[in-house]
Amino acid sequence: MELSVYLKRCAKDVDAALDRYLPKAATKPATIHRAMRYSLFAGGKRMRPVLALAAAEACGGDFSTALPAACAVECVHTYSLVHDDLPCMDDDDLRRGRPTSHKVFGEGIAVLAGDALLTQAFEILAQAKPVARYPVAAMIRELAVAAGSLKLIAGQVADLEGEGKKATRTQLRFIHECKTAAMIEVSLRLGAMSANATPAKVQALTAFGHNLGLAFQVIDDILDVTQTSEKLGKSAGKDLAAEKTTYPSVIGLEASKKEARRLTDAALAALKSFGAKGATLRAVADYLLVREF
Ligand code: GRG
Repeated sequence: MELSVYLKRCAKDVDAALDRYLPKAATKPATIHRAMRYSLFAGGKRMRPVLALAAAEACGGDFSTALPAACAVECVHTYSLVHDDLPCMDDDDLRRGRPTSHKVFGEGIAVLAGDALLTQAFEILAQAKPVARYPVAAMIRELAVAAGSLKLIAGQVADLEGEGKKATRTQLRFIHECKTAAMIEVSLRLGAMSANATPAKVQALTAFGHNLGLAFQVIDDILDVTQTSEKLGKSAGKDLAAEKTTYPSVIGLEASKKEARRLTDAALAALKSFGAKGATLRAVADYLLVREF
């Protein structure tokens, strides 16, 4: 199947499942449910769910058993974007082509919508089908660790504390590993676990996700300086304006492109043992390298 068709199919299935999992917009208190849905159905690329679903298929599983994991990672990701956009964090007005949550609903509801999406993620994942190798509790723990104070939050703390200071390449890599790669890794791991994958397969997908996640953030940094806000659906040029340390600011644009290629190649190498079954994941990695938003 052509990748564009596959991506659309994943997004359609994930959106339909998220619609079933989330309280309806009119459910009281309606403001919070409207706010949760506003950010979740704003047209994100759904890359983390795609990776979860493709990992499940690469390990012999199917979409239906991987959907709770795919929806859960998207809920955590969307929460992190809602909170990251708040005035006390990155202070942004535009996300996924729309005004940010706090611009529409106010800061209080935006904080609560993020909290509710994070909590919703675990409620959804708790409904995953148990498989022989991985109890649901193990999957829940995976997501909790990736979203917790040692990974996603640690990345945000390092980012906040680094504002206005020049970060070293090691510090920059730490931020990328925690803030971006951890959620990409866990998306792949949960997809594989939902398919009862062998520990060796889960390990290979972890290495794939680590390198792909780092490449994803290097590309995100490149797009911030090469694309428009309209194309990105979020404010372009923010890193430069905030004097953030990014790959382009440390090693330059051309070297950053080479680094993204190198990391993508390392990701692809980790898929060797999957043979033909890794074709979709390989296609996704190639696509992410040339994406324009
Ligand atoms: C816990 C408050 C808090 C923040 C966590 C994830 C995060 C830190 C902040 C979000 C901003 C940011 C630059 C994150 C890095 C990961 C990244 C590139 C996110 C954007 O992901 P895409 O491009 O977005 O997949 P869509 O909208 O397509 O889902």
